[in-house]
Amino acid sequence: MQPVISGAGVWTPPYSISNEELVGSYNAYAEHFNSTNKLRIANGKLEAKPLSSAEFVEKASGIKSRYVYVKNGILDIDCMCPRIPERSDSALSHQAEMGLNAAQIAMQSAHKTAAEIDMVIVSCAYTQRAYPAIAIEIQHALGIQGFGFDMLVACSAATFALQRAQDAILAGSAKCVLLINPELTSPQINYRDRDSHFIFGDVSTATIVERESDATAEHVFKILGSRAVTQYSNNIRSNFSYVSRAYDSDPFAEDKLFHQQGRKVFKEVCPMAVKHLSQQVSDYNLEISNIRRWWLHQANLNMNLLINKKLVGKDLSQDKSPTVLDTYANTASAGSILAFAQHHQDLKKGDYGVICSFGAGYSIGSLLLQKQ
Ligand code: CO8
Repeated sequence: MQPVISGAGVWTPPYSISNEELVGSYNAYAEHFNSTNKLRIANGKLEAKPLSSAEFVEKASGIKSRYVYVKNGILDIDCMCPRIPERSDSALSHQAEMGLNAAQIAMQSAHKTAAEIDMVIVSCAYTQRAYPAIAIEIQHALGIQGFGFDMLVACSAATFALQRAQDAILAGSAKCVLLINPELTSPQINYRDRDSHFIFGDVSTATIVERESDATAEHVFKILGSRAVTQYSNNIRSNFSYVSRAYDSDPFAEDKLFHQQGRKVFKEVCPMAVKHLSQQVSDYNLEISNIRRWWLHQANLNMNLLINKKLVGKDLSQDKSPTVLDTYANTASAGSILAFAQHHQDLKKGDYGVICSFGAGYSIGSLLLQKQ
């Protein structure tokens, strides 16, 4: 059974925050911190908070703004966290709502009804609870029979889940898989950290993977092959955990939020991604030049420019390697799916494309596609 991607959907949250707004809030916080702690800073007992800059953010990352699920609280220097109203157990959870919104768009684009889907995977960097699975909640909300589960692989959650769906179709354990990436990253961002406060945004993406023989959509892509690799690194880390309750430490301390050695990640992950992608393409006896479009992970524009240059030997255009970083920022595992969802309809029959993610773990996942 040949697996295909036959639908994709993106749900964009209603609120956007520009670099200027975000940096304005961070700098107000840093100045307040520095003036409140003037004496201790002067005595060398405390380090002054450095200021951020909107120009730096755009130059270092390609990000101009980001969407957030809830804006209230993020820019308030006494809070610096989204104030998301808690819902009762009987209400649809926030992440399920985000996921459902993207799922419905993907199902529509694949011409699929709930009755035709038999497997649901929610895969993202964080789920808002351990159980019941968000995937099962969405399955229930849509009235899907069969089974669902959540899986976490940080920035590679979506590509690793697509590989699971490919395997399930090949093995015959599913006929039609709904994959959802509700990336609610904002509660994990340390908006008080100058080096990372600008990196992430919220979004939800979804895809449909089914058997080629069942696909009726306008834009159908054969999954020719997939590759996944992991290599342990502490350079991107969050210690947020259910075990926090048992520790004798602050459950909301800085180490419980996203933190990274950004420069090291940049230097180590780029060559890994280049090697991985070269292999992915040569495994199918193709040349890099045969690839019509690269839907790369959206963490940093300079990273993607470097990877493109090493792969192809020259800078690639937006047409060859589209970026969505300017308006969405890094949306964890949803980034490459977002690029795919917004930039695939112009491909012609027989064109090849590659979806690739890279991030925490480290983890790299890729899929070689061919337009039907
Ligand atoms: N404003 C002004 N100056 C700044 C700022 C700022 N905001 N931040 C740093 N600087 C300064 C630094 O202090 C440094 O100054 P100096 O040269 O005097 O020491 C200078 O600017 C340059 O700093 P860097 O070398 O750190 O800057 P880079 O050019 O490397 O850019 C980046 C920093 C943008 C972080 C870049 O290194 C990067 O993007 N690296 C790749 C990171 C990456 O891809 N990480 C993956 C994370 S995503 C992931 O895996 C999923 C995790 C799960 C999701 C999490 C959800 C919350």
